[in-house]
Amino acid sequence: MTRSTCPYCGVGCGVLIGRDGAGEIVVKGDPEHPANYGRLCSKGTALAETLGLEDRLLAPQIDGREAGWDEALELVARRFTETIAEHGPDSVAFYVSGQLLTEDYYVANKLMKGFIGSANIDTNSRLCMASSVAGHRRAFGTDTVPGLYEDLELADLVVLTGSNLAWCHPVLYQRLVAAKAARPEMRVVVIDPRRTATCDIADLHLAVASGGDAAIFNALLAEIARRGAVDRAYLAHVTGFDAALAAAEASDPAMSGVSNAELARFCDLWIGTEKVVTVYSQGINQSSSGTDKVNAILNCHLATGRIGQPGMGPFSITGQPNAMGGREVGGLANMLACHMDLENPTHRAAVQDFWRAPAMPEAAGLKAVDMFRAVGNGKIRAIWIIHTNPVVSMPDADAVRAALRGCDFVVVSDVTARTDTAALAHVLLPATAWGEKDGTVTNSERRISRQRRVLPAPGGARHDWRILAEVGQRMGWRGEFCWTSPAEVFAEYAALSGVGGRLGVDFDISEYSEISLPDYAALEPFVWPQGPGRKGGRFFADGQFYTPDGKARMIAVTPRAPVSRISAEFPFRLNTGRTRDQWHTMTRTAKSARLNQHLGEPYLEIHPDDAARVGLEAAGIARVASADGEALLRVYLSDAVRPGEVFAPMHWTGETASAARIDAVVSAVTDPVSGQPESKATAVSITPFQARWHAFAVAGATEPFPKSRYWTKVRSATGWRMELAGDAAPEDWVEEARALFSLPDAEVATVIDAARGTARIAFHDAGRLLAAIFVGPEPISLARSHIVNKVGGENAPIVLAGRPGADAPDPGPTICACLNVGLNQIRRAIKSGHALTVAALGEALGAGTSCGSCRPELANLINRFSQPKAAE
Ligand SMILES: Nc1nc2c(c(=O)[nH]1)N[C@H]1C(S)=C(S)[C@@H](COP(=O)(O)OP(=O)(O)OC[C@H]3O[C@@H](n4cnc5c(=O)[nH]c(N)nc54)[C@H](O)[C@@H]3O)O[C@H]1N2
Ligand SMILES: Nc1nc2c(c(=O)[nH]1)N[C@H]1C(S)=C(S)[C@@H](COP(=O)(O)OP(=O)(O)OC[C@H]3O[C@@H](n4cnc5c(=O)[nH]c(N)nc54)[C@H](O)[C@@H]3O)O[C@H]1N2
Ligand code: SF4
Ligand SMILES: [Mo]
Repeated sequence: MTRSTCPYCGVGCGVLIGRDGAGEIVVKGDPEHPANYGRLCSKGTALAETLGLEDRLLAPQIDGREAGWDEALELVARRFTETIAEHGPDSVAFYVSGQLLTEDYYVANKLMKGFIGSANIDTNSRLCMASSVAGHRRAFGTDTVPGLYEDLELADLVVLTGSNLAWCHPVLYQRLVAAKAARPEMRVVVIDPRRTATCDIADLHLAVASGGDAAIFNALLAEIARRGAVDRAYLAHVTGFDAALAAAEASDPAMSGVSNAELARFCDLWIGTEKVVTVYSQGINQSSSGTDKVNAILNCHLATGRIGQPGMGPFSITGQPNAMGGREVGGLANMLACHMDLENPTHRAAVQDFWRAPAMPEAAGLKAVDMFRAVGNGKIRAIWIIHTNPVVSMPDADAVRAALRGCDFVVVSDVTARTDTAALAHVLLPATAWGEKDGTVTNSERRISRQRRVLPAPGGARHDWRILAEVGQRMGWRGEFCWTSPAEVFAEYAALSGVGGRLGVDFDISEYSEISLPDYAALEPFVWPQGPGRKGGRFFADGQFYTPDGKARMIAVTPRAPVSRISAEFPFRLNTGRTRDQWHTMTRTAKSARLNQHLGEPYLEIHPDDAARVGLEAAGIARVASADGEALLRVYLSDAVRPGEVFAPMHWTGETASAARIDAVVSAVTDPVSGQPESKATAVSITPFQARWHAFAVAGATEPFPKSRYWTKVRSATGWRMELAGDAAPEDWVEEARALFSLPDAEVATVIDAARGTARIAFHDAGRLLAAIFVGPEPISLARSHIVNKVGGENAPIVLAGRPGADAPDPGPTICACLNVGLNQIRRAIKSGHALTVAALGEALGAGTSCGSCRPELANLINRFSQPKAAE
């Protein structure tokens, strides 16, 4: 078994990759990795299902035709060189990703900042961690997370704000659940406008008004002072207390949207519990006041001295596997490598000297939103996008698409050509994927772990660091970009961190400056720093900070509402985020049929009262629109969202749905300090999409390409499954379906009722089911998993019944993705009265016994179905 690290979230779980008896790749949790001790979530568990080569990009492409590497690299180097010569270094840009390995990132940053001589390299971490970075730097003088994961287990109170930990950091959540089970006196508070799966373990849920977090933490700070809970001794290491307190006392708690009684309860818990960890994520960062929200949290920990000690501290958790590594290596447009500061002349000179760099920019480059605006207005004429899909994930995504369409030269490095961004590339470069490459990543607790390769590079795919280095060489810097392995890149990076360490920077891993190939191969996970001065551990308990005077800074925060204003035209607030089993733009997780079963369609979560008000029916289709764009989403009625607020997942793309790229609707409003977009608070209108017909369809291996106004499409265990709807019904459903499935000659069985507008059509090959579609005037309510499972089976026409026979009950929508247990099975088990705990459900059905990601949902279902009066 090879030890590696999961390529998804910032928990950074260790995995063991090997082969089973049949030679198939298997991926298991690494029992020895300190992030997860063997646990994995549903996404980690399904990794082996996502390694197939279908959809992979295997050769470079130039303007859509296959090309050789020499030609492609030469073209990229030449076009960048010419553009720089003609329009200056700031006319080019790199837009990279927190999923790049540290070694890839280091090379990209060195090429842009040291050699091209522009700071126009920014990363999708701008959409993700920028407000935390800015908040940390304002308070600590450095972007450093003080604590360790075990602090969540050692704490007596864990506050989760703007974090759906159960779905987005599931293994850390499982560690928290286990800690709480072992010490039931432990308390958990969740601050989130929605009642998420994470609320399952909450002793208190504060349904904060969108953007209201600073009002909550200001109220807390004022109360800390009022009750004499300030740590006066620690305050000797802190400046800005008086101003921060005055601002806190002046701020209006009502802006939080939380009642005074709930606020008081929160303050009682927080102030009365010494060991408190405040975990925060995108509900804090992705806000036009994100940096202030971060500082409002940090203020409370600084005022009480509860920082950097076991079980105490603020804890920003990172999203992407190497979001933290990217911050360390200087991926953001305002940072240099190794936590050094671009705008600090001493740091700049040190890095320039170390790199022997010809040209270093003196000012920060363009941050993501401004970068794409500059592409749009022609200031940036050549852009290289690596390991990210901005046409889907950037706010005002239609404008990003238009900007790239109009750009002179767009290079995209990806593992697949099938992304909305890759579709716009002049040059498309095939990168090796997870499992095919070597490097390091840093997780949320500053732990650096190896990703290791177990598979050969398929076709012509090359490593991202190598592609970048080869372009650097072709641009004329042969000696500076001539590494032969990621180990050499890592060693150079570690040596540079020693330069920073000698200048007093905290990020120092210079122990590894001379690392050999075998030592890199065997590198064990470790927490930085690892330099001469200091090894591992927590930061800031000693009151030593990285500001000019060595003291921490409390910041005066005045809470602000989201920028996008609610109006008669746009009366709802759109919140966006993640679902449990998909990763971002779905290019990898959607390869797993198992993962596609959980929430396998884009949806709009809306309060039933709001839905009634705008005329939306359960399972109908909603049109969500802002001033910038629109989306069509399935209606999901739920009282887990506040009235007036709606939620939609961020995952769906032009590849997987006709009109569900939610970032087309999200406005490009940013935080003035961090430049991070407000992805969770756009004012929108919601109206029903008047569908004339709805349909559900399944197909075998041949991929269908629907053309209806509304469609969504994912892989199933037997091929493909689709949801469709349209505003104009076709004349002939059989012909329409033949075209959809590319089955011009297949045998067909039909049940068509033109008067009622229903059609059930099955195509088969001597009885073996090839594809089927179920059409009706209303949203289709059929046992989908039953129909999916019939594809490829005999006696095709029986599928037209649309439901299982009495002998084969329908399992219902999948809840437990690992063991394939459906809602109906779970409901039956609960109603039988024999499975009234999560553990008992596990024994009865296996549900929740593998990765455990579904346990919060199981607990909810038990609550719901075990109460005799509960509505279903
Ligand atoms: N399954 C899955 N896991 C992932 C990812 C994935 O794509 N899929 N992506 C990874 C990445 S890159 C990231 S950054 C993390 C993100 O992890 P999270 O930040 O936990 O995820 P989100 O769903 O974006 O948002 C978290 C919550 O913020 C809430 N929220 C919205 N507005 C506010 C507000 O004003 N205040 C507060 N307090 N809360 C608010 C939302 O309702 C939502 O429940 O997840 C990582 N893990
Ligand atoms: N509305 C809204 N928008 C959001 C968010 C939100 O909460 N709401 N969250 C934001 C956040 S926090 C994040 S992190 C972003 C994420 O958004 P993106 O970074 O755009 O999403 P991914 O799907 O992870 O994109 C990664 C791309 O890299 C490709 N890839 C995979 N492996 C490799 C590799 O080894 N090399 C290369 N070169 N390419 C590879 C994948 O195929 C995919 O196209 O989205 C942001 N956008
Ligand atoms: S929690 Fe899940 S997605 Fe995150 S690193 Fe662990 S296995 Fe991967
Ligand atoms: Mo992220």
